[in-house]
Amino acid sequence: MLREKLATMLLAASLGTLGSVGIAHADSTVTVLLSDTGASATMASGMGMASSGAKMNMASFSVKATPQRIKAGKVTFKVTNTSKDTIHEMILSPVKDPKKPLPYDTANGKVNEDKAGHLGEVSELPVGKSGELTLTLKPGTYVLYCNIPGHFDGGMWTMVTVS
Ligand SMILES: [Cu+2]
Repeated sequence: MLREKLATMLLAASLGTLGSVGIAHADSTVTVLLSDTGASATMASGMGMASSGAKMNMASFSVKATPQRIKAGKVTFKVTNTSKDTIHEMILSPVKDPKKPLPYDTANGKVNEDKAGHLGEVSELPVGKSGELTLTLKPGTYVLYCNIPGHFDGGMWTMVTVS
């Protein structure tokens, strides 16, 4: 009798585990690291999205997202500024055509967030700080970028795919 009870308890425990794994799959977490080559390095340019011939390994700034493919639904972006000397941020915009540049305001060195479509952001993170953004995303392509002047054009963007 005791053994039967134990078996029931074990079954309940394993079902409980399966249940929580199911929930974890429904919501996605994306780790986002904001980095740069240092304030003393020369700032690269012409590295914006869909810039032809850009050698992205020469970029001054980067956004790294892990994973880059996520399931539609609730997504939490956990964003950390790993820079030693520069404020960064993360903005999320939808991408209609990955081969086309985002609307850009050359005079201010920034993406035109109104025209690009602004879905959410973790704004202006100080050095070493982290922030979170949770959104419900539909299938499609999205770009994560930093819109501190010059940073997007210096390579500070990456794309994620939601399916
Ligand atoms: Cu930046």
